[in-house]
Amino acid sequence: MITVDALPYPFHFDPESTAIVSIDMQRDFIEPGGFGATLGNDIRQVAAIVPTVAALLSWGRALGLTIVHTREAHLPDLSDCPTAKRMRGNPKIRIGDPGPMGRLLVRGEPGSQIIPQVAPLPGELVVDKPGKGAFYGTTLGSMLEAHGIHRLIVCGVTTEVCVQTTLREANDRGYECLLVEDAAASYFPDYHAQTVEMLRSQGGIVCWTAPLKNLLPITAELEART
Ligand code: C5J
Repeated sequence: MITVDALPYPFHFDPESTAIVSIDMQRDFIEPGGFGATLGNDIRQVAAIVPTVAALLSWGRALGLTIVHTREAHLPDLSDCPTAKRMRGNPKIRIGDPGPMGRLLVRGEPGSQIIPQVAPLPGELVVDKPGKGAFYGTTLGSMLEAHGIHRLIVCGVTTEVCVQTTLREANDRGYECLLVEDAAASYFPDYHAQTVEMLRSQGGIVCWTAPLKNLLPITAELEART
């Protein structure tokens, strides 16, 4: 087992049974004209974590972890998008409407693609999800089971929506999860900070948290052991 200095106490994992889950690092959330921006959000807040997510993925690849990427994206006929979700709020354009990056939050459209800096490499797992949680309406659970995964190291956007929902779903399913806190972001820095605090409160009631710098020395430690 490898130990990470984490809160509320050290997190243990072994590379064989651990996956990195990179959540919704899509153009629709990170670039101008996407779903996030149409809701009136400041995309600079989430774009800022791209180098940290890229570094986390490189770290995980070097350790041989299973890598999973998720995308929040609906079927072209929107049959997996509840009307309540589509009609919520007062955005300039709604899910499924044409926008500068194709139809908003629809599978296969340019906006639903993961940004190149953190894009999946051949052989990595990609999950299209209709909801905020990555387990709802997807085969993520069976994919992880097939790979013998029991622990998740989680990053992505946004902290208080898809990242938090996925962590809670995973926790209820018995996974031990570590949120890499500086590899996750919200459009609202206060929400990010409060969500991180909340998730690891009460003895890590949902997950552990750690900054990326606490994970990086592990590669060197393992190399030294061999
Ligand atoms: C949102 C997400 N915020 N990926 N999706 O609607 O967090």
